[in-house]
Amino acid sequence: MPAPAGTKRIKGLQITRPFVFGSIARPIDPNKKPPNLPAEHTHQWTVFVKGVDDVDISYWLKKVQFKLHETYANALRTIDGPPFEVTETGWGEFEVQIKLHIISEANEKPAILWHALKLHPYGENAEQQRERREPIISQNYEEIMFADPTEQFYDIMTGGGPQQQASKGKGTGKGSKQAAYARGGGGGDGGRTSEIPVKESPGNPYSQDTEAKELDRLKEAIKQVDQMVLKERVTLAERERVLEEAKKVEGLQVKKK
Ligand code: SLL
Repeated sequence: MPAPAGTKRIKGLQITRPFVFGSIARPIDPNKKPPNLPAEHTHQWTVFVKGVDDVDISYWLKKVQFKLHETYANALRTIDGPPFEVTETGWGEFEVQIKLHIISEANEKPAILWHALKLHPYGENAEQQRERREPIISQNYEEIMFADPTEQFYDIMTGGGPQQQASKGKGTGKGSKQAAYARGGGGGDGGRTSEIPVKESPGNPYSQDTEAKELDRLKEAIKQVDQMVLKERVTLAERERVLEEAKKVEGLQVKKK
């Protein structure tokens, strides 16, 4: 029996797409607090899901549901299109459940993520951040993976855009799809690529540049550890030598007795 339209899958293929999710919170200046805000609300925050470098991801992400803490009215917030975000004010930190609904062509179940909303500075420069009332950003880079995608979804992911659509028909066979994917299918179509950007930019610390810097840092750290090991070896050899000397002296003394 043939598979129903739109559900035929390309076995063995995996498509991944990067995205970023997290929150940004700002302390509310008590002197500028809007009068309608509840007295106990200390922060304004936004929880979001977006593309790396704000690239559009709505070609695969249809809808996002943010489940807030039960102290919020209508805790389940459904966002039907970009920007996929919820802005609120409040007083406390909590875990936000984030449900990603993929476009129907994918025939996939929603993916669930959790994000710990951060209102208070943390980490190395927490004190400084607090004093300067800087925004508190907590975000994660993530990659979603679609295994055995449906043919329809594959087409959308790898260039269902207007230009590509026009050239379609020339190689819609399974083999050519896999070949296209192996070439990095989907590149050159705005956001339809899984490459991370070359340079970082304000609000997006994830780039090939930061990755290279991190690798440099790791190499430097390995060098330092190697040096420490070497130093320890020299110290150990020196101690062993001293011990041998001491034994010799002791031997002499024993003989003398
Ligand atoms: C805590 N476990 O106690 C957490 C719960 C809930 C935060 C934090 C509600 C705002 C409102 C709000 O800020 N809830 O009144 O609508 O820290």
